[in-house]
Amino acid sequence: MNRFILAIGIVTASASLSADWPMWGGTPSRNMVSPLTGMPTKWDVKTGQNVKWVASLGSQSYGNPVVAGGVVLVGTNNEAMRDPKQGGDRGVLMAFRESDGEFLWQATFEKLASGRANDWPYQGIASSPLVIGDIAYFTSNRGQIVAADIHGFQDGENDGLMKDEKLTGKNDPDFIWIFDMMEEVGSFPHNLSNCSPVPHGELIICSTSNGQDESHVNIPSPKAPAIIALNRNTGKLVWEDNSVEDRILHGQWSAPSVATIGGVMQVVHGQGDGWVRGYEAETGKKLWEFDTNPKDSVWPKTRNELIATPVIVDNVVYIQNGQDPEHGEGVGHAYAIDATKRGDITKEGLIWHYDKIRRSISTAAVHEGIVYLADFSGFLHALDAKTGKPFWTHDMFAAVWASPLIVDGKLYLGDEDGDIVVMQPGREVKVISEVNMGSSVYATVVPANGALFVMNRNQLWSLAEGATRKTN
Ligand SMILES: [Ca+2]
Ligand SMILES: [Ca+2]
Repeated sequence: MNRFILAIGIVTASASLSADWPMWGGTPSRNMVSPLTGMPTKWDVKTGQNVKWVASLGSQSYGNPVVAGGVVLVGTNNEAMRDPKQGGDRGVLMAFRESDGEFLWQATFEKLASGRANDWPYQGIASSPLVIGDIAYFTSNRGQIVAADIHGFQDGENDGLMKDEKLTGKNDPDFIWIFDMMEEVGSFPHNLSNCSPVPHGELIICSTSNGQDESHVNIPSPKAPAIIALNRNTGKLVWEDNSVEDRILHGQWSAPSVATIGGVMQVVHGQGDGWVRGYEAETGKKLWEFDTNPKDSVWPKTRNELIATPVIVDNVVYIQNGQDPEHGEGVGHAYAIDATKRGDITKEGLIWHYDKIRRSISTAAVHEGIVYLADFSGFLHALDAKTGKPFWTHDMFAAVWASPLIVDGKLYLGDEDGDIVVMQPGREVKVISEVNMGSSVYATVVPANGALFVMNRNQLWSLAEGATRKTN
């Protein structure tokens, strides 16, 4: 009997572990596909049908939800002002209880004195945290990589290397360590630091967001790295790379990915000169680089930067380029890259190039031999993963910032009009349902433990089949 219970316990523990969504993309390879089942395909935010709970956020929310250890973390701004003593415009990381949406704690960060060049007003925290065990790693609007206890001070303990927090109330953040990229590696983030960290062993790896100043001509810190690796226990710098140097087109807002490619654990990162680069994850040794822009393209009309996250599936890197949403629509390019090659692999590593996509800031979902890519002009493209040949496109009729997410055999994608479309993945277009969320859905829908987590500009929902909570 005891052995039976123990066995059930182990199964439950491992199942619940894998059912979390502890980082951007769910796993280090960042493929927006989840094996979970039992997700709702329709819900109603007015009647509360299939709505488990809803929580209020600031007025703009770009830090995509992650779910781990019973806690949901999101990045937003301070317009919800949960603590009047921490007033004004700030970046805010909020933590909610996964089961009922109760607000647990928040970390707020004042805006940088240098202003919009480095820290754009009201953009909040735009990093999707990485959770390992009880610790969340994220990037603040002040250009810091922050490690914080997901239980804050509610566990009655001040954890980590940092013990001198001034605010230690039950809704305050318990920091483990803070690494200031502007001080430590001299980065000059353009408009906002936003990196969503990726793990490898004891390392966490992040973009620095180093970029131009407000003139859009000068690069104040051409010697600062584009990518860094920190020891996650100590917060100390382990390796860095600056292959971009002074060729940054604008900013650097693409998050790195990690996977084994050709037998080598690699970090893959889209950088500010429009090149994707692969590194040995352990050492930061550069292995390959690939230019995502045609050689005759010209910034900003036809040459693009990289905001999408590279997705790694079966030794292949899928990436598309684009520009800051403020730059509007334009031509884009999507690629499948053979990342087992070395050196400048722009020619040798090219598996396919798809030039019918528009500028994109979305990350791919690769599922059963089909790559799903969304672009900023509002088209969802379904391509053959092997050849890049399109099966179909679907017009969302609104700009798309989010990434398609495939879970439970369905594809979910939100748009600027606030619609989330639910589709049947496959070789033919099939829309199952469409639900409006009341304001723009810039975030990617994420699944965890039997629920979907959806964010519009100022609210976070947990959606589950059969839930009937009324919304307020
Ligand atoms: Ca604690
Ligand atoms: Ca602490």
